[in-house]
Amino acid sequence: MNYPAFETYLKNQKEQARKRTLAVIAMFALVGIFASQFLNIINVLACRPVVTQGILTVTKVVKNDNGGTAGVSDFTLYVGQTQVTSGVNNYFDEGTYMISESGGPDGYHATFSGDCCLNGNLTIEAGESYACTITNDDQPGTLHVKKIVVNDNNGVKQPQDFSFSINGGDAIAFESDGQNDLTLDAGIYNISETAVSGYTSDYNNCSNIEIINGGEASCTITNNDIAPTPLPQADMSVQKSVDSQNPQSGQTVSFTIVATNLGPDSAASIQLNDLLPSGLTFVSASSTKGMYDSAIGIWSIGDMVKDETETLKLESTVNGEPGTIIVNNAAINIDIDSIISNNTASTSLTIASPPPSPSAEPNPTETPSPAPGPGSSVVTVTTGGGRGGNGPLPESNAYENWLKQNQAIPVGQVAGTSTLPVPISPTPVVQGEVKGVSSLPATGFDLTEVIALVTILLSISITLLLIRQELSLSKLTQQN
Ligand SMILES: [Ca+2]
Ligand SMILES: [Ca+2]
Ligand SMILES: [Ca+2]
Ligand SMILES: [Ca+2]
Repeated sequence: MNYPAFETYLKNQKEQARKRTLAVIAMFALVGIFASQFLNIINVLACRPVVTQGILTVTKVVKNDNGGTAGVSDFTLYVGQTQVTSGVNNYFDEGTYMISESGGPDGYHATFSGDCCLNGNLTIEAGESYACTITNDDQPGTLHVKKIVVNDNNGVKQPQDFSFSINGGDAIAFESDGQNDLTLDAGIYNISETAVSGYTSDYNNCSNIEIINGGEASCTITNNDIAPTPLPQADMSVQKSVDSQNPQSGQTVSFTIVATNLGPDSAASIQLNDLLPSGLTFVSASSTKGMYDSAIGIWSIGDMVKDETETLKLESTVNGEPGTIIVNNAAINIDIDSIISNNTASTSLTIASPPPSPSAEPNPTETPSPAPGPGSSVVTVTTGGGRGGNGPLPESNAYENWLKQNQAIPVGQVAGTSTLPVPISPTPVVQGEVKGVSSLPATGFDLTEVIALVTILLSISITLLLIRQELSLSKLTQQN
């Protein structure tokens, strides 16, 4: 055998043996590792306890978007009969449980979500974890705003004609059925109504109304039509007169206007129209109440109570041709008067002809002596007729009127000389002379006159006879 070949052969055999040895070692190492791990697994499995429970976490959520104020701590959570804390893991045996809560304010609606059913039921299996959430949502409240309309005084308004506001907000019209049902957050509310003319408003439980979550309240507003105000029962009347119904042109006349409230009620803001017509020129006005405006002819009296009487005097000058008739009217200006027929009054006057010019017959016989004037204290007046020297006092003479007023010599009576006192002030003004009788009887005899005439004739005859005797005696003396 070739030796080198043999050596090569041995070398290969050794190399193969070493490889087989390494392979065996590796194989045993792997087996050992596997066995070790296997034993470890066996050992772990053998030491693990038996799992019979699951894990449950219950969470509470409170939603306050309708005025609610509750918190998580206000609610108590249960799993079955076991109280649990929100958000904390709890172990429960396998089985079915009812998750529930208690406490918390009213007005919250609870819903279940997560692993539990909608009714809160949950079945737990061993080794499993569960999460269940209870959400409490605050509920809004309801406010009923009711409307009652009373139309017992001819009112015609209906509920929809009224409106209200909540806490001063925008106006909300009432519904035709007379009730508005409002969904509101929990809180305090005040209801007010827009006033409607002709109706009263009565509120019942409409202020500081407390609405709680899920609760309700009612506010009622009653409107009653207002009875019309009774009309005043005042009866104004006016009367009018004038001091001269036959004045001459240029003469001043005085109208008297009397306004009276005959009641039974007072009358307000009374005015009286009395504008002077053509032919009368305003001079002056005086009244017991109020003011007279001559430009517009209105006497503003004001308020007048029952039985009150007020008077206006109007002085005016008459202007016009003789025979002219001037009508002057007065009218009460009032809105409501129970009797209107007595609200106007009228008076008329006719302009008189001027007095006739003084004639030659009868002649004035006497004038006052001394003439009245300042400082005079006694006036001696002799009146006389046109033929007899004495006669009835005529009527149309201003000075004689003064005499008449002083009862010196009665008008229409025969008077002789009369001495009468004259007031120092005011001193009478003589506007004419004392005139005799304007007319004496045209026929027949006045016995007084006859006696006086016979007396005068006898006196003259006796005088002439005495003169004649005197002359005769004187002639005889001269002859002797
Ligand atoms: Ca809510
Ligand atoms: Ca309604
Ligand atoms: Ca009424
Ligand atoms: Ca009247």
